[in-house]
Amino acid sequence: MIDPRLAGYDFIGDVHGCGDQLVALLGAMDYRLEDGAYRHPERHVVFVGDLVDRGTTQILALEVARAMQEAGSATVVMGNHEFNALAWATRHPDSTDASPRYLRHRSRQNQHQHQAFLDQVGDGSPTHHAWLEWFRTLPMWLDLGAFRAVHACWYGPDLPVLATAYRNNDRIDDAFLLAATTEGTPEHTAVEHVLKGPEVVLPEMVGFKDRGGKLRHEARIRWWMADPVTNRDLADLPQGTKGLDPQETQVLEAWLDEPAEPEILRFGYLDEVPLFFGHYWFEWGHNGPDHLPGPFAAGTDFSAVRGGRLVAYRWDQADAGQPLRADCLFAAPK
Ligand SMILES: [Mn+2]
Repeated sequence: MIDPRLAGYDFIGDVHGCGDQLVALLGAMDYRLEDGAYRHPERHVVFVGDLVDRGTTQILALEVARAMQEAGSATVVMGNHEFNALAWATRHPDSTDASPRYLRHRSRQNQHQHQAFLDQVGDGSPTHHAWLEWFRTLPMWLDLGAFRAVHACWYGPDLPVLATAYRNNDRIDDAFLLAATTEGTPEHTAVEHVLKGPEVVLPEMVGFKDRGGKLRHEARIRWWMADPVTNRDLADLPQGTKGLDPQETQVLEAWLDEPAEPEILRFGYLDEVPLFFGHYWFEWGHNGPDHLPGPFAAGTDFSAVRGGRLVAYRWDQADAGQPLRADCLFAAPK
């Protein structure tokens, strides 16, 4: 339950190793460093996950968040990057010394995504292991009644599956990690949805190039849309996305105009309970966004690590039960 003595909660989006920006944001929100942790007399921080990877001050980001958690001034929710860090470092049961195998495939792309963290923490060092132990204790969702927080997508039927992760001393054990990294299991499906976000496969395997130039056959789902009707409303494709040839583009366009199937619509967030999430990049204009993704859903990731802003949604208890407002999003001045 929420703490009735607090004036409010500040939901901080994906930090991605920008510890210096985190310190600036906390300062701008009047959190003060006291006895080794940032604190505010009447507010509490909720991190929506993805503290690590990409940025240049990752250990600072982790230390700030953990000190706040231990001081009782923050709650930290797990992101897909913390989950991946665990899977990266955990040996598969079929692994042998001659041919080591890990729960997360050590492909060039996966390594590229994680290398900055490994460099900064010292790959395999005691510090590395200590942070992994801490990651195992992070909740994959937070439901305090008056609000909810999750890294990528709130999908109710998955939550009981995720709860089994913590059966062993409230920490995610290797058995869950193995199940969650094995395709076709309920654990894998639940982690994919909740930490990475549900996706829809495009018709007839139409392919398109994403911003990074990678060929994709799936689109992320904009599960926060208030009244989605067509696939166009729900498929999170960059404006003007084309197939690989004119015929594919025609198939894609026809599909986008079709009514969305229940398979996709089931992810829609219809509850009138404020939900704060990260993972999906939103764009910060001069004064922030002029509207939120949904009346009770606020995305807090504004690409701090890619030249955007580190942002918090500042939620007040006085606004409990009310729809969320874009003007509650706050970025530290640059
Ligand atoms: Mn993420």
